[in-house]
Amino acid sequence: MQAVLAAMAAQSLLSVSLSNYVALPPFSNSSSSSSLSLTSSFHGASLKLPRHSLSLAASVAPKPLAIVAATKKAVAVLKGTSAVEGVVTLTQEDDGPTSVNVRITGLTPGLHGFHLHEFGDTTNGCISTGAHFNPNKLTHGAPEDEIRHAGDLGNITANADGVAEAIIVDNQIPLSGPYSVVGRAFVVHELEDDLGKGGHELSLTTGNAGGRLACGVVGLTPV
Ligand SMILES: [Cu+2]
Ligand SMILES: [Zn+2]
Repeated sequence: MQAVLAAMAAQSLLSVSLSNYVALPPFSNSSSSSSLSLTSSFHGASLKLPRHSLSLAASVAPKPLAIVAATKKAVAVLKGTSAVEGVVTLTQEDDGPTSVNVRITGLTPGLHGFHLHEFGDTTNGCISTGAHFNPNKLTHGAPEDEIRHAGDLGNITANADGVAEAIIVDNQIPLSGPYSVVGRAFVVHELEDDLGKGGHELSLTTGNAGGRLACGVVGLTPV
């Protein structure tokens, strides 16, 4: 208890003295000499006591309110220079996986690479969306691989009418937080994504999925 009181006393002494120092003009011509004088005055005590008083302050400080929306929803409208177009809807409950509901028309029948690219920028068409969203700096892979880009969602398959419908559930494309994909873009490709296993020089970066047929920026939408 005495140590705590001493710490608090030292802290108030320190803060009073600090404000005095800050108010004093003599060192204002050089910020480095000013800060030197601040620390050197309290050298012995300030190394340990402020740390103690800091943890005291942290334990009594009110915790920030955690406001968590139960459901988040987003949508991307995909367009390009051809007849390919579509709508992709994303929903996420709390911090759970994101469900991606895909419907794209105008495709050639078969497999088409489908990714989340880094940027929500279409100023120069789908090229401006950049590379696959890859916050962990890994190589290209399949959605089920441990080594993959976060944006690697594999392939979607168009039927004989050129319509691809899919529901993709993925853990690496959340709608909030540091890895949020809101503001990034979906891209559907001309060719099949080889999922990093094709042996082509582009396999480990793009899956050699060819041109970008259509793209759309992910934006929030009402739940
Ligand atoms: Cu892509
Ligand atoms: Zn990739």
